[in-house]
Amino acid sequence: KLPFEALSVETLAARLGANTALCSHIGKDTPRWKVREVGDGNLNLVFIVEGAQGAAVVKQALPYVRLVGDSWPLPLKRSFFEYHALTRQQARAPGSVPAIHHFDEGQALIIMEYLSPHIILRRALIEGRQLPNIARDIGLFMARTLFRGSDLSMVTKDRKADLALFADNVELCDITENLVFSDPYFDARMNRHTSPQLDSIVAELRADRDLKVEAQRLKHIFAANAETLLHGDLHSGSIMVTETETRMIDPEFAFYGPIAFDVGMLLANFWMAFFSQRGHEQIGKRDAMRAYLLGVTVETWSVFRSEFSHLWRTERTGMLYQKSLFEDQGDRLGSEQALDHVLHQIWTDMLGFAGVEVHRRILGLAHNADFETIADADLRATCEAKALKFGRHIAVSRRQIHSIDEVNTLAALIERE
Ligand code: SR1
Ligand code: MG
Repeated sequence: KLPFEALSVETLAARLGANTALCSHIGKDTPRWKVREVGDGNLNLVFIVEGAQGAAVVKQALPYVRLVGDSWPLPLKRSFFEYHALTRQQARAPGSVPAIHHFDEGQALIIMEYLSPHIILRRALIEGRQLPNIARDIGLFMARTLFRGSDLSMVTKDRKADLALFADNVELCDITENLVFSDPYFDARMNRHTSPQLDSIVAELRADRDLKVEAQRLKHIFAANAETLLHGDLHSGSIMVTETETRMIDPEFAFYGPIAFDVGMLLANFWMAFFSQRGHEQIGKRDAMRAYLLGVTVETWSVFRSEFSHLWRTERTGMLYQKSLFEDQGDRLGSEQALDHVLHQIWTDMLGFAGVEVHRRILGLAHNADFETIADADLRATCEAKALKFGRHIAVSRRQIHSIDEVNTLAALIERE
């Protein structure tokens, strides 16, 4: 077994030229391979390799956080979790993730399908593109993976084994636990808000006891509720799209956590896209885009809810809320009552997770391009301030908010202020 070595554009063909999986997809003629490094995420190397017969993606973990450098070591085993999460997502929501061609644990690399002409969803939204299928595709993906990875569906023994497998993804959970739930709310070393115009709002949020208590309650839910196998980092930078296709990528943060986490993180990214639109008006008027984005949140939640309910009624084979206690006794209403409870809990926690996700993307270490690409600093700060206010409201008042229309009415009000 060779020791780990990071690939480079120069070494990739020599290192992987004999890899049969790669050669069978792109061809063996290594001198003709064209290699580009395209990774723009915070953690890994991503290469596109084109050969005479096709192209593939080679993704390799580095032993440190790419965004920060080798002062922040990070285990290579995250590619093991990514690989295993992708295989489970493919089984539970077929066609929703890239096909895997090969996994090399020692070199922490995954060779997978090159998605083309897909682009990152976040980029498409910044460009003002209204994609007709994302809400449906992502809503279905979340419902299917989150339901089918839980005790509502799985054989208990299998789920417990899987729980143990993913329990070792400690360092990536630790990133989320700190970066999402704690750092934004105190003067943490790695925080960086890029708009000094926000200083007074930041001070206000850090002095906001209700918000800090809520963030810690959410952290508690995140850490202590091993409900299902999460994607773990489901934001608009983890989704690739064309006009008609949607694929989820990058599940290296996968672990067993609360169903509401993926849903909340995802919707937060649509709401951030909404609040950032004013900053992208030079590319075109954004009223229609704002309406589109709020529509996407409504549809995503509605598709998630109805598919989750459908699976509840048709695939509830796990040890939770067993059919033998309800339907088999002729008690259909009992089963529906339990479903309402479960969905209500997901709804309430989803809003909380969405609120803290908005905060951490503006105040913490890892920002997002929706705001960062707004060149005018005052305009950027205006957009960010509105998003922060929105995030605070949905996190703290989550138990008093009863519908997605209510949330979107609030978002529209804050946006117009
Ligand atoms: C140090 S990693 C920062 C962020 O990048 C990833 O995409 C996750 O969102 C993580 O929180
Ligand atoms: Mg990622």
